[in-house]
Amino acid sequence: MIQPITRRAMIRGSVATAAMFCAPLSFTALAVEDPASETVLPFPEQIPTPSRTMIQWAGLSEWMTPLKDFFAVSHYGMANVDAEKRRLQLSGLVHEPLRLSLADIKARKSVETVATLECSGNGASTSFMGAVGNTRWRGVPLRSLLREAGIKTGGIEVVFYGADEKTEKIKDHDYPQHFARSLAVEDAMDERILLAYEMDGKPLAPEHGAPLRLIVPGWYGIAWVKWLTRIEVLDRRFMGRFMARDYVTIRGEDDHGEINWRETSVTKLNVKSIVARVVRRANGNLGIMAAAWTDGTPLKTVELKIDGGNWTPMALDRRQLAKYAWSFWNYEWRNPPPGEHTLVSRGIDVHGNAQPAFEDPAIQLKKTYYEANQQVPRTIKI
Ligand SMILES: Nc1nc2c(c(=O)[nH]1)N[C@H]1C(S)=C(S)[C@@H](COP(=O)(O)O)O[C@H]1N2
Ligand SMILES: [Mo]
Repeated sequence: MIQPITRRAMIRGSVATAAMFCAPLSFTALAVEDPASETVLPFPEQIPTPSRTMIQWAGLSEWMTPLKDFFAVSHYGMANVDAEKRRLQLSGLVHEPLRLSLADIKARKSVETVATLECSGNGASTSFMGAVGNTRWRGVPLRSLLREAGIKTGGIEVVFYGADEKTEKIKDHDYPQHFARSLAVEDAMDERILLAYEMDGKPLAPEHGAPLRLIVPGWYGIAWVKWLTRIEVLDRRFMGRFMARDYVTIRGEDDHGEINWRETSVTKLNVKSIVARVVRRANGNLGIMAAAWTDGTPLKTVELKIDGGNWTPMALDRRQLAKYAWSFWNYEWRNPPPGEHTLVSRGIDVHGNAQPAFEDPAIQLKKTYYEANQQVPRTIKI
């Protein structure tokens, strides 16, 4: 069972939690600061978006993102799904097509998992920097339903359709479309994928896909189809807008001076970190906190660079509690000199994937908008 973790609970310490893939862990918070004696420094690089709900990094303190700070993205507007009448269809290349009410789904064995949801556009502009959040999701493993239906020989792709629809222009003609994304059968059979009906212990809110949405831990938000109404197994690749025309990445690879271009669909999360909350303590020290996340590959380290100095490892806060959840890292800068300083962090996973700098080829040769996982330098003034 997973309990909600509030900052207060963390300071009290010893909150036990467990996620699908983690043995139960208990932890005690690090230093217990008197919040009154510390000042939070502003984050001028993040343009505030009062009209849009998002994480404001300067104030980040909750490992579990409160719903009121959780971003929402919808391309075709909000769908209005009647949870009483609507049935989830599982059809296509299956032996036993399924037609399930929400009650049927809720009657099945559910699991709860903590996972970080990030929009792949997050970080692509200064006004879209907080489109990420971490919370717990409850639902039924997709795999159990796919097994129940039984995928027929030749089925290679599982398509997930939302109730939201619009017309899409293709070569000057308009065509009706539902929002849809797909997963290869092999990916879809991963036990971590859920058909979720609860977020943070409450029924899914309409803007987050009520009554049912897909949870694909370790993948960008575009794969987490909301207002899910239909699942279809195909014998061919699905090529809808959000799979093949939009939410694509064009990246060049330098082969001895010759650039090879590659266009791929946005899929798994890239290693990312950001210096979030920075506080000046009563004793003059700076408490620097960074958040970091990956596609589920464990982080080897998160490093901090101050004013162009050396990369220095930060300390893992014990809030690293679940494989697909973000983790918080700390660094105590003792006696920082007055003036302006630059702080930048980078995450490195155990496979050696390092978060690139803005100037690195990984970012400079990425010609499209999504997957902007470059390091985020942050200026502070003391
Ligand atoms: N049906 C449907 N599902 C969708 C979308 C959408 O427009 N329609 N947007 C996707 C995108 S781009 C993201 S980032 C996530 C955002 O999930 P949230 O709104 O719960 O934060 O939902 C995904 N699922
Ligand atoms: Mo997104």
